[in-house]
Amino acid sequence: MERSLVLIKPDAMERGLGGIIIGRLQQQGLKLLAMKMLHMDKGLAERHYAIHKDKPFFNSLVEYITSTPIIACVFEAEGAIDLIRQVMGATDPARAETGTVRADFGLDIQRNATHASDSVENAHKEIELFFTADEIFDC
Ligand code: 3AN
Repeated sequence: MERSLVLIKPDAMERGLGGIIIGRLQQQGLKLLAMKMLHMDKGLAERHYAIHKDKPFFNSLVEYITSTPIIACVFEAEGAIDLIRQVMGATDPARAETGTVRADFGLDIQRNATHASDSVENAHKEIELFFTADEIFDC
């Protein structure tokens, strides 16, 4: 079974879209194992986006993700990483396939509604940043 970290980003939080996005994932058969609302601080944001630290948009990304509270979730399914990325659509909402979360709700490449882990290895690291083992309900 694969697990993935999903974040409902500030633009989606501000528009009250957390429930509908989490619902879409559950409707695809993904099992919700953990969920919390939190306001990421700069340190957590920099750790979460560490792979992008040399990108020109890094500071803007950290400022954006720390701008409002967000929802962090852990989902599980066979092939969860790919399945969730299919439900979310391409990073840039302008390129996201019809019917995907980012096509329906994303505003631009930064304000693209959600984050989802892009590999099993990164999912493992990201989940550990946001959740302790006893906050994950494997039932
Ligand atoms: P994904 O979140 O789909 O895995 P990545 O890993 O390529 O996408 O990018 C991480 C995050 O960085 C994206 N979610 C997006 O919000 C932001 N991002 C990517 N490219 C840009 C860009 N050119 N300008 C601003 N933000 C960007």
